[in-house]
Amino acid sequence: MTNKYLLNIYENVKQKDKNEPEFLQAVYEVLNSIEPYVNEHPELEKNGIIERFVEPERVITFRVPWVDDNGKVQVNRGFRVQFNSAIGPYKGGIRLHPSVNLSIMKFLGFEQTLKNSLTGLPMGGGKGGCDFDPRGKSDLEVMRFCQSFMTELFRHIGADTDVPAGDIGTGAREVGYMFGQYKRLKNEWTGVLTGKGLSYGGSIGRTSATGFGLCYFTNKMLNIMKNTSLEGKKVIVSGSGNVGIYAAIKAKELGATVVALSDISGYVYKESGIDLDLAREIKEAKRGVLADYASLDKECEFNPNPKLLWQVKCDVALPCATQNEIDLDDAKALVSNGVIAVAEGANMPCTLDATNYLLENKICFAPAKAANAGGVMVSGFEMSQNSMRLSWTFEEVDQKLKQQMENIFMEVHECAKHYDNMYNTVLGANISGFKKVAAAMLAQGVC
Ligand code: NDP
Ligand code: 2IT
Repeated sequence: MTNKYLLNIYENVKQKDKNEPEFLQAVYEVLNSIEPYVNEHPELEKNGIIERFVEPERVITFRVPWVDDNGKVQVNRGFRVQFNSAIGPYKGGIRLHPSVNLSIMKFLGFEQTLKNSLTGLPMGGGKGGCDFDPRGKSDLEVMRFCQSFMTELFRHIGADTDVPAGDIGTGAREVGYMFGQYKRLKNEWTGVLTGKGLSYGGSIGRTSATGFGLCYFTNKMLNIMKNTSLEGKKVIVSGSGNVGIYAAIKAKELGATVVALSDISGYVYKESGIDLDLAREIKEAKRGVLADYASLDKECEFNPNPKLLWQVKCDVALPCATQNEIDLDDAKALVSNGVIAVAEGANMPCTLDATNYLLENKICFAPAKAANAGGVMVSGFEMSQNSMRLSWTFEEVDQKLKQQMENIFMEVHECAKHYDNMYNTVLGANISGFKKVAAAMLAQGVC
């Protein structure tokens, strides 16, 4: 990065937000890659667009008290970062995980702004969460927590203001409890959350959307950049939650063999392909761990260190667990084992070093904000269906998802080629997402 305007902004963010490493990482990556676009557009500096773009419009933090099954009062810290509303109401998930802090919330909200722009739908960027760990809690504890969380959050959100959804630790159960509490407090039924159950306004196809969309994007990328597809490829997937499980299922449907899958307990490896029905049953229905899978599938190998997944030889790697799960050494191991594509299902799963190494080695790289946009895209469809009081069929949703994921790939690809080279999809995604947000901000004046 040599542009003085961008360098000054980055230095300023570094000073102000020095205790927010994930946020700084995301900001650096974006500012660095939008440089050629900023060089061409002096009006961005004149109008202070980037200064505003890196500053969330609003950050809310709040106390979340709840009572556990032993009658003891517990207190967690809740967040909602309303990052940017230039192109639509704030939109983004709620993460429930002990690691949640302001830095993680801000990086996710910042990335979400660009991702939502890439979907082509009118949604701004936001993210929320809490340092609450749903794992090991009873259903009643999760319900009491969700009700308390929503008792504060409800005053800040709304179908035309801010529409939360799922993320790590927040699935259909949590969305249901939060929706019930919102409805009770506001005395109104609106599509204020997405990822709802099908019996109360959810969109069919939302649960599988992020993972399926990731594979549609990856298939198109392999097709255009390498004249091949997922068919016959060996795939490894990290994380076997909402994104990972459905990415694995779609990869298999498209002809790949998913040879390894991880969760926090370790990873399972099976040359002939993981039994995904069994893995899904254990992870989704029973809320179990992959160590349980290993005890039921005698043909698989189990390694209790999930990080060693990246040493497994594969053609395509789909990191779908969490941020910074692939570091430089992992990227080197993937490349030396002959990987041809890395597609990010999780948000920012590759460190900056790892990303740069993959790009330098001309690996087909699908950056998160483009490749995992399918989830929020179908959330956008859910908002439309709720407003119209209609519900579409799975075929309609899936067809729109596939088409639009392929469109996003083409937009990113053309932009990468225009400003640099076709492998620089990071630049392609960042500039494509940014220019729409910047245009809307310019049009709306200083706000
Ligand atoms: P889930 O909570 O459903 O699943 C997360 C999975 O990752 C779990 O299987 C968890 O293991 C595993 N995991 C967590 N940390 C590690 C680790 N260090 N090594 C290996 N596995 C790990 O979350 P989601 O699937 O919803 O989210 C995953 C990622 O995708 C996040 O980055 C999220 O922001 C992103 N994302 C999610 C979208 C969505 O629609 N849900 C949309 C776009 C992006 P265990 O099961 O043992 O806890
Ligand atoms: O990171 C993400 O895009 C999500 N967690 C989904 C957000 C949404 O609003 O569906």
